[in-house]
Amino acid sequence: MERNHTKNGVADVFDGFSTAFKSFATDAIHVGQEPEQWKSMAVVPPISLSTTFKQTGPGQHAGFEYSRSGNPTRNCLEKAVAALDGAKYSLALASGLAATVTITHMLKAGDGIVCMDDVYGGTNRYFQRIAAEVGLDVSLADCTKPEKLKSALKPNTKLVWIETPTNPTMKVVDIKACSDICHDHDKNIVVVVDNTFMSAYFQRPLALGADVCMYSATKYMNGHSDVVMGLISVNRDDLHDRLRFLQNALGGVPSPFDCYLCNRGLKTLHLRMEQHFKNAMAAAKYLEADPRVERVIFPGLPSHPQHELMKRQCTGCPGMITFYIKGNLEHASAFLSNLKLFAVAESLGGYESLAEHPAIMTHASVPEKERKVLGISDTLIRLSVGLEDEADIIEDLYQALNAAHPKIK
Ligand code: P1T
Repeated sequence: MERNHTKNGVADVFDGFSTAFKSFATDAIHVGQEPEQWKSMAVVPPISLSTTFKQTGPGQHAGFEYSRSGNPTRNCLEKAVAALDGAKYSLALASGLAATVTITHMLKAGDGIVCMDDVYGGTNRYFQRIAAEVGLDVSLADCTKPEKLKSALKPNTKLVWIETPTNPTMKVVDIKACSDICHDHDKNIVVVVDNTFMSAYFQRPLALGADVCMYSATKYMNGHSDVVMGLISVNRDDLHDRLRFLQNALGGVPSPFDCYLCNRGLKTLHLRMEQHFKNAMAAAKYLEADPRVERVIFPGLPSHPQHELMKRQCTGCPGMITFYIKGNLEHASAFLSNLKLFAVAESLGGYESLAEHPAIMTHASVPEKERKVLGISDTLIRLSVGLEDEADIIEDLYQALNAAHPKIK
């Protein structure tokens, strides 16, 4: 299906990318939201705050017993997310990290995890400082080179964790190639893709061979920077059964109110992502031409080393840009301190533009030696380009670069 914004053959940012997923917007708006499921016929799912549900006799209930094990508002959200991921099942957790912990609890001491070397700092910290401490065998591999992943797989490997594009250096991993390598090695290896940066609108890991798709829904999926949440989607019945058990048994569930908000956020996901891409493309092109900028990393630009893979694997690019400013930490700090429209803050994927310094902020928990190898240096800046007017976004970047580098024009 053609995107309706591709008008009269005029080149746009989506040219060359995979075709948008069929009926995505319709599913986002309708799946799991059927008014017929409520006696009131409410068109918008009610926020079901009750922690417990009346049983007509012991063990005789209408599908809900206790709100940790199942909640009507959470159900609506989980059904919608499953549809958007092209999945059979989806589960909502209290945060992205709660989703990561829940998935990892499928393993037992002695099992091996191979994790992409560049991932969100909190994921790195959890694997290396908590999972490894309780007896999981954690190793890191640069999965952008599938042969490196292949040689990292061991007889005890049970889980492979991929993030693409990676946070913060925007490396792109070939999900299909990596999933095939893992499953050829051992068909039971669970390949997880952290799809946070892409959202369900731009990438479907399960269709590319991954076993689990997870999100920090705190980012694009909710999209309004007012909910902390995680999501997990799967097709396999055995994985779903285990994860559903763990969701209840570990207990890291989100509140019904947060489920309501995230479910509402999904209704505009397609519109938001398209505009994020357009604004980010304009900002990335501007930065690439600015003499105060050393290098821009944006997978939507032909200068990105994996631009072709990105176009093949995804239906668009999110609003995430990283760039190296010329100079040193002082210049990076001056740039960030002088931004007016962008807020200097952790997180990403909301309607508002954010900027941050990964080495000091989101990735401070990554050991310094690893940061150096990955290129998370003092001059690396990460932008989450929001939905403001394009000209205002560019003007803000321009004036902050001027302030950081008054001598270079
Ligand atoms: O913050 P939480 O909802 O628990 O999600 C953790 C997480 C997982 N995966 C990715 C790719 C992430 O980016 C995050 C959280 N990231 C930030 C807070 C950040 O600013 O990068």
